[in-house]
Amino acid sequence: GTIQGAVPKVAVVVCLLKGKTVMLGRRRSSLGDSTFSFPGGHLEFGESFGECAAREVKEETGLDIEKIEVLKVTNNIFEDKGKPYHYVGIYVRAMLASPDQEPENVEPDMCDGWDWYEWDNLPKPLFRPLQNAVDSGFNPFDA
Ligand code: 8DG
Ligand code: MG
Ligand code: MG
Repeated sequence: GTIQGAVPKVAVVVCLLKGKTVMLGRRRSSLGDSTFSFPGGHLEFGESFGECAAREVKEETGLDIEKIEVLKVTNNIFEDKGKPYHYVGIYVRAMLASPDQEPENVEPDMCDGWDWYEWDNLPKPLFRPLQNAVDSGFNPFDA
């Protein structure tokens, strides 16, 4: 239904691949606290998806990325602690601009730290919208 004044938000979510691994971090956030998610965040006015992906990854991990491709779009409508959320998720894939870079935990209030995981051995629990995408067959390695 419609809630007065509420609008859907657009979020860009970045699957950063290194070899057979992908980078996730454990959230420190009122939404999805202690669950693992990819770097990402809200699309700013006037940004391309690629610009948003590169900016969010830089802000959250210090890393520079390249080869950014859109993989999937999700429409996430859910409630958390009685509060309604509506996110359009733009899932992108990217590579490290220089393969020897390691992530830094630039926003320690928002994340416990970043690490690399194989797709068959993802950490648990995943952030709910990400778990939903995985359950629906999303896989950035064969997308
Ligand atoms: P910003 O203020 O830096 O723009 O945003 P943020 O604080 O970094 O936002 P976020 O929660 O990290 O990401 C925005 C939304 O994107 C999140 O609340 C829901 C949606 N989202 C998914 N899947 C994922 C995911 O795997 N990682 C992240 N970070 N966000 C995701 O649907
Ligand atoms: Mg974020
Ligand atoms: Mg952010």
